[in-house]
Amino acid sequence: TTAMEDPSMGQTGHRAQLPCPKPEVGDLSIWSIMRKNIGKDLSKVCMPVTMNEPLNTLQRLAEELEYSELLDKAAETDNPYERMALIAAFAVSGYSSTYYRAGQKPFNPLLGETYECVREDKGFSFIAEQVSHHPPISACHCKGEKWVFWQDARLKTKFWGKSMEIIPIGTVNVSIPKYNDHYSWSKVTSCIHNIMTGQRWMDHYGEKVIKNKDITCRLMFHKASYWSTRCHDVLGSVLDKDGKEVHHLFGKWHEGLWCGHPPSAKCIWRPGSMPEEYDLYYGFTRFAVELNELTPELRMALPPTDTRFRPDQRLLEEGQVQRAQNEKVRLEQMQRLREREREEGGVVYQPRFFRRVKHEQHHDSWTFNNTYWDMRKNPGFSMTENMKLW
Ligand code: PIF
Repeated sequence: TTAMEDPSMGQTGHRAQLPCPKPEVGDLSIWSIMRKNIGKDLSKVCMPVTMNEPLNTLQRLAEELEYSELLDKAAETDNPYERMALIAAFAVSGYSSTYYRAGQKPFNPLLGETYECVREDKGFSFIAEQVSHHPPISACHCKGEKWVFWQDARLKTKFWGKSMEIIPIGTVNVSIPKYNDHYSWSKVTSCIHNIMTGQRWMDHYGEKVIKNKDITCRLMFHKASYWSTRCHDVLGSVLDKDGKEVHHLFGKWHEGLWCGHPPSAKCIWRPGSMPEEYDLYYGFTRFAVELNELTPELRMALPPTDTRFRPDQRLLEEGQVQRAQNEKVRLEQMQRLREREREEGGVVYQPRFFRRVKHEQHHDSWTFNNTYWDMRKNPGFSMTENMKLW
């Protein structure tokens, strides 16, 4: 069948549905896991595959680019305050996908695992790599036609019994060469409520400060509470160099962002519609559904370390839970052996596509070494030496 006739194909030319709904398996085991590991660093605990969704943290970073058209628009907006408002909308838009998504966690990538996402329709090329295992750190770099986006993501978790807080460490960056802009910000705290029982849901709160030269944007994410109607509210201001408000921003991270004051405010971003039966399919957005798709062309071009080849994640996507679990255990064991071999040989692990930059004042950061796309073209990853992760 052609893409036009096949109902599983979407209008973007990418798949419109996962191959299989989320398997019906209880996650009672979460109780015993949490109880056994109270006070421990959860990133050092092996979680059962049933707690996962069929995407990993590298793909989650690519997901933040779902509304990359905001960056395209910013890159064509001469007014620097309006540009900042669009960047702010972009920085809010990345949270909208979490609204229906609190049930599962992403796969933890293996050290050296990579993920590329080339979207000709959106005009960007994204590449991410897991650059550290303990602590888990994912680095990414994405080139649009008129902008560059990069970040390294690492998190601290705090388990409170009924809820879990995720405190991100690291900086998100966007540059727009045409205006000599460099925007940077840190992420707010996220919280998964009802970890053990009931309906899980996610909240995001705290202040996000976006800086570019002498223009600042302050965005306040309100913490949800039973007695407040300000659930998921985001309020913000674009400030000039003297701290005077030039634009007022308001909205909700799952509904949209407006610039100005009601009733004359202008909507600058609104999330897309959810696919049919999203509740049966991990709560994925249309964009999320597309991320782990493996086409014959990609199969030829990708390095074997790409997430799309990771067998346990693929098996989970196909609903084969027990086989996925067995594979997860096997891959983790292989990873431990590689680590032990490095230790015995006195080898210090070096990521393949990112370079560590040491900082005196804050956490190390990771920058793209620019080799991925050249290697992909020439000689091609079938001709290079690649890590065998599975
Ligand atoms: C394994 O990862 P898991 C552990 O790291 C384990 O220590 C390691 O063995 P080793 C294995 O090789 C790993 O595969 C644990 C942890 C990983 C993340 C970050 O996949 C995502 O088994 C954060 O999981 C989730 O998970 C954000 O960290 C949620 O993947 C939106 O921290 C967690 C638990 C988070 C629980 C979220 C609950 C949501 C319902 O011997 O090498 O050490």
